Amino acid sequence: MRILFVEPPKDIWFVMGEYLPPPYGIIQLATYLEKKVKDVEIQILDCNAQHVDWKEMEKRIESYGPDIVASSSLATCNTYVVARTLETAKKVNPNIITVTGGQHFTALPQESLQEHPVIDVVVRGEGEQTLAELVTKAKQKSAFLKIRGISFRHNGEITHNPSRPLIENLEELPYPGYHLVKDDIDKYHFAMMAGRGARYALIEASRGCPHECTFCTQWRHWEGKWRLKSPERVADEMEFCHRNYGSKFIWLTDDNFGAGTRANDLADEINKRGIGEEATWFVQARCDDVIRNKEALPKLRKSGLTWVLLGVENSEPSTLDAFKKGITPEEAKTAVELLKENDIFAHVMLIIGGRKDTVQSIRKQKEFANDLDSDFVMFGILTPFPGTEIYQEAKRNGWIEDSNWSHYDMVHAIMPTETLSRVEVQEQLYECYRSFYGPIARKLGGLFSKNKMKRRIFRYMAGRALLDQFKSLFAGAPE
Ligand code: B12
Ligand code: SF4
Repeated sequence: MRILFVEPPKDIWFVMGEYLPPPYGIIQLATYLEKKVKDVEIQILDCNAQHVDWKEMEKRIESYGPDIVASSSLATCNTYVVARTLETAKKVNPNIITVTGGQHFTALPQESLQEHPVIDVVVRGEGEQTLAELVTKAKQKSAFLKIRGISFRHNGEITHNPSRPLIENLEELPYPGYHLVKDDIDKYHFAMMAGRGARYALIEASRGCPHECTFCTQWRHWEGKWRLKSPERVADEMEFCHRNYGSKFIWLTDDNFGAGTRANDLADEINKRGIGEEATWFVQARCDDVIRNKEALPKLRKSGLTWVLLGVENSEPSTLDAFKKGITPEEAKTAVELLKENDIFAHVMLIIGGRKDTVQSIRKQKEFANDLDSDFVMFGILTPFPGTEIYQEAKRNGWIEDSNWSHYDMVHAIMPTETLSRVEVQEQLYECYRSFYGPIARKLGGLFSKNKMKRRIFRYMAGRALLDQFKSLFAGAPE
């Protein structure tokens, strides 16, 4: 059985500057198959790393001759490129079984299979075990009815099999399968975060989150469970990537780094292995957890943690409540201060475009961003990603004005607020960036900062090009 995993040509998310990420999700699925299924031949085609366009993709599929083509969207905004990839496979050979999965397709299996007849199977939720079973039974289509966790067409009808229970122990999963993309390994980088030459790897230290924010896909996708690998295992994986693949910048994919003694123990484990001097790492965390972990921050910094993304989301307690975020603006302030005191780059994410947002409330967000004075702020527009509570509410109330999935990237306005049109929300996003990165004092402070990362970011953020890109999103758009 030959399986080709295709990472389709994807647009860069321009807010983060230049980067090329390894297609971690499909790498992990592929390496799981390699370990668990007999008689499989696997190849990964990373179109972004290899500059493969649609024509060339067709040729590559043809020359490999796969039985199965699998592709992953990562985010809703990549839905159409995944569908086009699977369409390309079907064009080469209609007998190829086409498979996808991930957050978007898991949330909308019925709609996706209806809309895209080129998709044969949607793997819902956790992918490893379901894909392995599918590959084993690929030759007997009648057996598909028994495979838990898939949606597919049976006798012309879309069928949704019962879900599959989650893997109990994440440490049963193999180590990151970067050997499958070894020819591209030196191309993966995140210029803005780590510099152009630093090799970039993703590592998964946990899955899911115990919180229930209304705008977030992750807790539902992972069924409200938060499963962790042990600090020893995570440090081992980091060391494995650093020693074998020269990874210099490691992004933990965790939705939520979390509370407990985990941060402290992980710092100890990494420091024991002595890789903190040679590689840096990044993680997303909640403000309350940063405060809870404040004693561990110095050793986390020593272990190479140089950058933390804080989900601050908003300055208004009522909006934070509506989002079910469970933090306060004061906690955000304290968390930013703690990170900065420990020389950890404090990156803040704020969301505008909530239903009650007005020009005045967004002005407060801008003031709050200035007041927080984090090293880096990213503003995003509230986006009704399928699978979230916000999506259900917006659909129910007819708020969604743009159903082009490629715009679901948190920089395009999808819904108006009670008082602002969609174009006005879009305009406000530009104003937020202009207000934070425009003032000359902040620009100079950033451009001449002692901190190398800050200098790099400000060169990009304060440049006209980025602000122009935000402006182009509403200039000329119909009201
Ligand atoms: C690292 C990361 C990035 C990196 C890129 C990584 C990459 N490989 O391309 C960067 C920073 C560039 C990025 C950008 C964006 N990201 Co991002 N990102 C992540 C993050 C943190 C980790 C992804 C990952 O590797 N996960 C680990 C893998 C193993 O999990 P997985 O992808 O879910 O796959 C499992 C299952 O879902 C399933 N599965 C998934 N696909 C498939 C396919 C098949 C065939 C099968 C069988 C199974 C299957 O099986 C896998 C194993 O069980 C996730 C959050 C998260 N923890 O997943 C957000 C996340 C995917 N990003 C998100 C978003 C919104 C974006 C952006 C739009 C911008 C933004 N605001 O952040 C852009 C989009 C850029 C683009 N055009 O592609 C959202 C997506 C929500 C949605 N439904 O759209 C997420 C979920 C974050 C969140 N909390 O909301 N991202
Ligand atoms: S936004 Fe963060 S804290 Fe909230 S549910 Fe998602 S991952 Fe958890």
